[in-house]
Amino acid sequence: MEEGSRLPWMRYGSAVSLFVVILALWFRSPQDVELDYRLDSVLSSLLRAERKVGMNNARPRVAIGFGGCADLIVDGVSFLNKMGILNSDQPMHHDYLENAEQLAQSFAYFFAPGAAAERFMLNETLFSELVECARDLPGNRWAVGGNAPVMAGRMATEGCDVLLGGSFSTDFTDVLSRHITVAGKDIEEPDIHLILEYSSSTSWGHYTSQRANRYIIHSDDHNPYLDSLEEFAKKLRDFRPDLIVVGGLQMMDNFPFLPGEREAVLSRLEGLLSTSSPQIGIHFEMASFVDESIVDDLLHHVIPHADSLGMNEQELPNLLSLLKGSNITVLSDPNPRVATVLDQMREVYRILNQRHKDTSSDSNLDSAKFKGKPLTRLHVHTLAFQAMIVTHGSQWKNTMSAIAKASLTANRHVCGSNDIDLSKARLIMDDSFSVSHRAGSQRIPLQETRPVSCWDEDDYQICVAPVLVCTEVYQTAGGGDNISAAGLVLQI
Ligand SMILES: *[C@@H]1O[C@H](CO)[C@@H](O)[C@H](O)[C@H]1NC(C)=O
Ligand SMILES: *[C@@H]1O[C@H](CO)[C@@H](O)[C@H](O)[C@H]1NC(C)=O
Ligand SMILES: CC(=O)N[C@H]1CO[C@H](CO)[C@@H](O)[C@@H]1O
Repeated sequence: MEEGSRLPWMRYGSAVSLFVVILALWFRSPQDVELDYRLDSVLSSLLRAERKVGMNNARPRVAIGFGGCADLIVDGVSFLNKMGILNSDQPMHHDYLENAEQLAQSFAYFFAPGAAAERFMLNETLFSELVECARDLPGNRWAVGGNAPVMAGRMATEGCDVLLGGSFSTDFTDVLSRHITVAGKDIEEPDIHLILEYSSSTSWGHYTSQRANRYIIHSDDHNPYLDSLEEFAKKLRDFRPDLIVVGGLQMMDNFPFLPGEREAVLSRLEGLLSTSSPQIGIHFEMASFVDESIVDDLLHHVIPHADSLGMNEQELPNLLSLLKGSNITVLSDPNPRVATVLDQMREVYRILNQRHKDTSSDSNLDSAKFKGKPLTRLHVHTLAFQAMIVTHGSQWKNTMSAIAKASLTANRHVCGSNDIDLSKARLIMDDSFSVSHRAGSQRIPLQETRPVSCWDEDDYQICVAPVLVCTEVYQTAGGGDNISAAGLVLQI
């Protein structure tokens, strides 16, 4: 708000708040005061950046696939205790879960560092037992879940008209925003995902979590087949989207498909993406993948058609190591430095665009299906900050406002409130950051009054924004989807 437009009563209000502030200062140490001032200044500057642009389109039209589920959210440790699942002395990574012991080992593996994870439960008997137990656990909550519905919900809230590809039950469809049109089959029972949430410094046996996060267990029947794909494709033409968003493909990870089934599904998806008009942006939201063969399929069938990618600090190093021909990285630093993330982003950007150039110049491949598009936008969300690469002259607008919005959404989502309460927020990004680990790289100070830093390199712009990290966690699951969707909305 401009100074000049303040209403008279606000001056009176300011005088009162000044008095309150002075009173508060009386009781507080100088360090606290300094810190409060910084947080307050970062918040008002982010809000200003967020408001700077309205949406360019009256109501942007976004088509989002695929799938969805009912999330059953519980306190992870209370849940495991109630199930009688004891903390394991052997934290161990499993690609999928078959019994309670593997669940204990796998949970232990991710819980201590506080890293996000989701795993397929092959044992249906055990999965039903887990769901029954979670249903009866005091304090549990149900929510609309899955990448696609969460992103759809956020975009509808932000003023978009959405076509959502997924097969849902009627109860599920009833709770969706009226700005969301569903394309898919009607099903009786939605897939259920069990979300085991935990806060920072929670104990489970002799483990203590380093940061808040969640461990997700799923055992879907519908989602892995992308069974809404056909309906979605049919409605897509008339819907005339400005943007297509693809997410939820991790439900295929480690799912017991019959031979050839998965490739067939992904090929159909590729057909849809490659035949959409080149002017329509395509965003792909990564997720937690552990099966190398599916990531390999994604690298061939999906990622080459995306103009934009979104992912978190675990998914970035994983994608990069696969692009470089190495193994999956199951667990990475949950609190990486800015320089580390930016270096990984530059490399992903460079490798994917090099691949695109190589295939485009290959005269043996002349159909659009195999050529794909260059990558022009890469958004990485971490606990401490947001980072984005956007190609100069590409279709993506308002990067600075978009990243400010993404950053604010991180706090809003995790704290579960649209109004940001600074008593529940903390800056954990350093006072300054290096733009790269390369020797002689520039350091950028974090300026409270201009917290979003943007600069140019090669053929792109990089922007970094600090997150006001929420310290009283309401929910971490779905955070990445809310954040990614919020960032995209201002860029269409
Ligand atoms: C599946 O879970 C049930 C119930 O916990 C258990 O009795 C059974 O041994 C598990 N099956 C396998 C193959 O581990
Ligand atoms: C990749 O995984 C395989 C099989 O687990 C292992 O033998 C190999 O040493 C790993 N390679 C790297 C580069 O870590
Ligand atoms: C805090 C917040 O905005 N979280 C939202 C994330 O998206 C889901 C689905 O739209 C909403 O229900 C949450 O409220």
